[in-house]
Amino acid sequence: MKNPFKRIFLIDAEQLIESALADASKKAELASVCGSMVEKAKQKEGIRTKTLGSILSEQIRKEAGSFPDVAGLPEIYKELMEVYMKRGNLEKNISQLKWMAKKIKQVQIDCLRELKHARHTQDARKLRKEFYGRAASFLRRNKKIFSDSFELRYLKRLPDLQELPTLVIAGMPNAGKTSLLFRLTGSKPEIEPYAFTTRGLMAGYFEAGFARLQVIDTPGLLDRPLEKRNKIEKQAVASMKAIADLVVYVFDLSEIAGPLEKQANLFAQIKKEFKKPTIAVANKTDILGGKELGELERLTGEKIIPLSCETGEGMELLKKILEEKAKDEKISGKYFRRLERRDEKG
Ligand SMILES: Nc1nc2c(ncn2[C@@H]2O[C@H](COP(=O)(O)OP(=O)(O)O)[C@@H](O)[C@H]2O)c(=O)[nH]1
Ligand SMILES: [Mg+2]
Repeated sequence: MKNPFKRIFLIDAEQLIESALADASKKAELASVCGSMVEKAKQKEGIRTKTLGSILSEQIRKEAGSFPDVAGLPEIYKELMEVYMKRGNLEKNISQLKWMAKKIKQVQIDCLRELKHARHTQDARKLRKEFYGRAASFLRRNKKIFSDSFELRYLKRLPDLQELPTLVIAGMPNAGKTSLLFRLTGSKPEIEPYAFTTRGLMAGYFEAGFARLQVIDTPGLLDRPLEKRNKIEKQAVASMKAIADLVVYVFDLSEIAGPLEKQANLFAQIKKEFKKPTIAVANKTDILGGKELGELERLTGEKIIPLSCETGEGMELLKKILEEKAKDEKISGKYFRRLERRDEKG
């Protein structure tokens, strides 16, 4: 399913004003005008006014029309959107944008009418300048309308997701998250790197018995303590939380990824933050084994599945567990409900 936010068009008010002003001047310069000095000035100022007004209102209308219809949005994208903006707020924002476009057009029409009656070159200039000033200050006064929808910019970079029960992989860097995604989703997974945060997001698919699981690897996101994060990263974490039905946390027994205690701390944090069914696996059993596993189970108080993404040891057991989980109403039930909800709407 294509990301419905991929093509949203977002405006930065200052940039829009600047580029529209430049375009309007250029267009007037290139235009050939005729008649008396006053006539020429009126034509030039008219072109500048018309061009500025049209660019501003068209661009704003373009933004308003670029958002997907919220009511028809797949549930999974609706959940992701709500991390950044409430549904009702987007609808309000769209109508505010349309209102702005209309308002600018009105002011432009008024100015053009007055321009017709101008008797001196200076009057024409003054009227056009007034229009520039009014249009720019109107946009600046209402810049919150633009900055509100600008919050949705991260959604542009989401991958194409399916409405499937979704498993999110967490664990410290080099624990083996990406290796696990490859192992689970097969040799030819439908994987594409996505620029989500700084290092992208990967999605693959795994047949878990009757259910198909969407498996997501989140490089650079769920691999370090949550508290030191900026707002954007916090939102990215929240968006993963919104779509995760199940979490697999990858421990690295070899401690290349970090000391066991540190790994256990992150595990506890992720569990607390996500509040989703979580499966803990201890990767790299081909390097180290029993003693470290025991230590991890003591630190976390959990049963941990030994695993090697290198040799495949433990993979069958993990797949069995995932198949069992996929039968769980709490996990794939959400998926079935999503489909029902869509069916109801026809
Ligand atoms: N020996 C061994 N190496 C592994 C295993 N799983 C992953 N690796 C290696 O560990 C490194 C980091 O793995 P990667 O999947 O990229 O970790 P990520 O950063 O969590 O995505 C890579 O060089 C892998 O080849 C394993 O089970 N055994
Ligand atoms: Mg990785």
